[in-house]
Amino acid sequence: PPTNINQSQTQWTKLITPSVAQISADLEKIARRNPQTVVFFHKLNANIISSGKCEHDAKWHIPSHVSTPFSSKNLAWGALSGRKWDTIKDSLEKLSRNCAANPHQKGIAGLIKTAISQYDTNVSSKTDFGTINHPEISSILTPTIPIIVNYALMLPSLLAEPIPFLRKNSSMTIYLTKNLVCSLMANAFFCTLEEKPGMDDINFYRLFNTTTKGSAKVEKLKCIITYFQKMRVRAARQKSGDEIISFERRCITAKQNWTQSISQLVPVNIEQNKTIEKAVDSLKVDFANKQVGGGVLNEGAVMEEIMFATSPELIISRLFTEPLEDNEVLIITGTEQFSNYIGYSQSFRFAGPSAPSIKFQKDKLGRIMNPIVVMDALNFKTHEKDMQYQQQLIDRELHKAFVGFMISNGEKNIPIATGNWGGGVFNGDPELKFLIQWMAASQAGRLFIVYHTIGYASQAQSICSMADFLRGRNASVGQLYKLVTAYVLRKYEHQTVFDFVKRLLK
Ligand code: AR6
Repeated sequence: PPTNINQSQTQWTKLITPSVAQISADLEKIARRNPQTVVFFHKLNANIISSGKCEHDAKWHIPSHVSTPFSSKNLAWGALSGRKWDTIKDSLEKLSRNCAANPHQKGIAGLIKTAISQYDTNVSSKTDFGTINHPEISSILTPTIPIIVNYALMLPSLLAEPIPFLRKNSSMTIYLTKNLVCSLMANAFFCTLEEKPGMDDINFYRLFNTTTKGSAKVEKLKCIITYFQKMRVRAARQKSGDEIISFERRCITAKQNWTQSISQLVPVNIEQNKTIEKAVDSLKVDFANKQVGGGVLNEGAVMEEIMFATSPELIISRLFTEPLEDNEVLIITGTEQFSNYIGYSQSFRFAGPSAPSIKFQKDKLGRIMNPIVVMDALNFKTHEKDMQYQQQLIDRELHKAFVGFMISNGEKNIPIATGNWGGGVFNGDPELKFLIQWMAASQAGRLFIVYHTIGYASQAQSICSMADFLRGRNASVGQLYKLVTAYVLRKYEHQTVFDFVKRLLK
């Protein structure tokens, strides 16, 4: 892959491997077989890249596609004039040369501010670059800037066509190469991307802004800088970066008949010591916000934000994924963890680069088999907690989890790796949420579910006892559903959902 921004497109064409042509053919076959699902792929082919240039202009500022920053329709305004991408390129190249010449210089925050203000005259109103001024950031960032600039300016040679939005109420999959994802992330870092109103931010302004709430932003920045460094090291070692990452928005409107379900409850394994990220050969649940990534580019540092910061390729989904509706999830396959961490929330800390992901197999599209399902639970305020036992809200959670857990055509039946989904910031009752996810996984026909209780021994014990109790009685999903939805009527008797279900069955 081109590791130098000056390499021409012709050189890039020559570097295309036969396997990429094969992957492209495989994806086209998928598109033909699944006419319901629009399959979109950025072909790594110079002809298409050059003919695609007019696409970037034609689809500039239309609601269905992300506006490409290097489109010739992207014009600089105000005192500046001409194509904005030309200004971006000049400004970032100058920044890169400056940092390369003096990688230990002080004042990187000022240099980045000057660079961005060449193409965003409003930058001062959006951020003060306070987190970049942190000594632990500035010392690692200055020598990394040429790498990030390099990736950012590669974008025109990697992005064949504008990226469509994964819009509400639609099922659609986007396939991007890892190099393209890295290039988009580098553009997000330098705040060059066009943000659609109504979507969460993707440019890094807020992450760069001074924080008064502890060190999470600084620790997340360390994770992201590590990601760029590791991508560069791989490129230098001839690892191609042509591997695919897929982003599947799945929307299912047809509802299950839970009362009538005769599906048997599947086995439950308890994992007390490992976090969900450490699971292999499983579908990992991200305890998400409906705006994917939640507060990853701001103050947040709980499950989802930590997962996104340590696997930054996930962050780019924010560029094109509209907020999730009740009947939708996003499944991301092919990302990797680049950083280790310790702690949680205010104690969250970057703990060095992580080892390569050799434990994951690749599929024939070259995707690292590390699927993650981004699914948002309902968010209950403290005073609203009692509402969660209402049947219609239980149905919402069941359907959301079922859409996430169902096995689509040709997909392998792997276990679900989950835990207290919706049971932290969102105030859900962990017992109820366990039963909901268990029913959804059983209805979806998963082989088993692995429940990560991360150190809560008493929770592990009570889930084991509940699973033994119900499976010992051959309970079906429908039976459990009826018991759970009856709980709302008796919730003031001071018994937990587990106690209630057991007592009623006994
Ligand atoms: N592995 C297993 N279990 C975990 C892990 C992990 N890595 N991390 C946390 N837990 P929470 P929510 C457990 O609060 O309630 C974000 O801002 C731990 O017991 O992250 O669904 C999103 O963007 C924790 O209390 O998920 C949303 O805005 C519980 O899982 C919002 O939080 C819930 O973790 C979602 O909140």
